[in-house]
Amino acid sequence: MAQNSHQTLGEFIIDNQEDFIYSTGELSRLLSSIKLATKIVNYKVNKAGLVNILGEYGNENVQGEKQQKLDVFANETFIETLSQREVVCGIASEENEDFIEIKNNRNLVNSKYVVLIDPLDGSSNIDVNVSVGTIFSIYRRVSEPGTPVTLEDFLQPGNKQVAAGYVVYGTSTMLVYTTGNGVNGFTLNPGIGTFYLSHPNLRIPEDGKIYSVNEGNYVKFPQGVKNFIKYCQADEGDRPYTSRYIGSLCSDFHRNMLKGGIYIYPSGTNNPQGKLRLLYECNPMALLAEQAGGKASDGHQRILDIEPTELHQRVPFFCGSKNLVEKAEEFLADNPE
Ligand code: P6P
Repeated sequence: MAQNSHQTLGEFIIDNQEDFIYSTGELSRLLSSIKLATKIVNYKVNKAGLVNILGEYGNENVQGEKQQKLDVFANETFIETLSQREVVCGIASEENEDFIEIKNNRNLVNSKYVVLIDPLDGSSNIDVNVSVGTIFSIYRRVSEPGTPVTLEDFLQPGNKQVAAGYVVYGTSTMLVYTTGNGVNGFTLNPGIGTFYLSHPNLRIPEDGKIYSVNEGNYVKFPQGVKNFIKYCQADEGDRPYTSRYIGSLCSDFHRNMLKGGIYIYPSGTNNPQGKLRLLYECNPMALLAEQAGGKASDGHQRILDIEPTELHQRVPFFCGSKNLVEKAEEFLADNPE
């Protein structure tokens, strides 16, 4: 298919995912709707300080977290744009307790894909002008076309994802995603509203010298995690490592993807299963990590092999450079809880 005259290389690559196994162009249309929503949210994020969109929306989401206005806007924007392309039959969002069924314009639930999304991750950073992100995960439905979408369509292990990605609304806005053949990063040119392929074939260095964890929870961590953190801090060999923690998974993950490092959100007495949600935070990031040569586990087992049981279930999360994740797993194995 020839590149349209108005398309940039980045647009052309996104819109023509030749590497997708059974793409009939529907996945390309789905990714295109994510691009559109990203541009709209990006505009609002960059204006957050200027218009009355800061502050709390006054409601709480299913996580019991106070919804920021931008959370609500981002959630509505992604749901609206995903619903319009007639390629998605269901959406599950961090911001909604239940999944949403999407009918096409003939009032049928015929579309092939379901999407799980954290529309605005790290939203507590909005009012302090720290970068936030979007995380998405895409599956083929397992229920029959034309029948109602079911919870089973969403409770699939991460190894069944057909695509996954994140957006960082940072110093520049980047869309990073995989369709199962490596990871590509696209940078938005806000002047003309197109994405350019700025980071082709991203790879996570096998080793890294950055660890990202909220050390304020140190006393609550399992002993193996405490021992790993002390290992990172020891004045031996190529250590101490650098501690970097932004409080926004997309930003911490993105930096570690580019420079090498490990992101950890472990279990702790205040969070028995950790804080991050398996389906729309850990699974998409785990697929990206593995596609880029990294690793992602709950400290013991591969994230992508976990069989989900609940839409908003949480798991401990260790993700990034392969050798750092494996070192953390060694410390956990030496100190079973
Ligand atoms: P804490 C944001 O709410 C988030 O889900 C991730 O983006 C971030 O890494 C983490 O939680 C921050 O959590 O408990 O360290 O503030």
